[in-house]
Amino acid sequence: MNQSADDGVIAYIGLGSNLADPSRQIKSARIAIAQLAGVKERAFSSLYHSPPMGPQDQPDYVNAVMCIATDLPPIDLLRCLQRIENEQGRVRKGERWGARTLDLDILIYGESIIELPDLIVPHPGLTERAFVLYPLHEIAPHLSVPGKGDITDLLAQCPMAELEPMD
Ligand code: ROI
Repeated sequence: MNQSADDGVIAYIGLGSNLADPSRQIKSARIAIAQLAGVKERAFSSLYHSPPMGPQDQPDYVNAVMCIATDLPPIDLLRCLQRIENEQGRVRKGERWGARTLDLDILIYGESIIELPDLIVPHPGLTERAFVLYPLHEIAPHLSVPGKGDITDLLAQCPMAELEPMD
């Protein structure tokens, strides 16, 4: 069974941007996600400034994590998030791990382990990415990540490095 709340399943979404005023992109995306039918915002982390993981010839990122309660099935939630990415001007170029105006990832969806061609949950990069783990821990310090373990143990294995909370 998924971890349930009155309003559905508790899910965590990772937000990232490094183009076109990244803080504004993240704040707009937060509003757009909270306004989706079948979604309620439960928590939102601080914004974090982080150097790019992957190719270094791109601007630094702003990252955050949002907790929602949702009755959308995971694939429907994914399609809604992709629509918001597109509405905020995301252009998918060929380059893997290139700069982006907005990236929205389903990190966790209740207790589900999902392995579909378009959607792997928990997000496979979650355990290595300080810019995901630290904001996630900020809003869910007692979380157990399905199939991966307690957030505090994952955090202990992942240096904060140059990740910085923004005011
Ligand atoms: N690096 C950082 N710091 N933050 C991101 O959100 C991010 N997203 C990505 C890649 C290109 C892997 N690097 C990132 O998709």
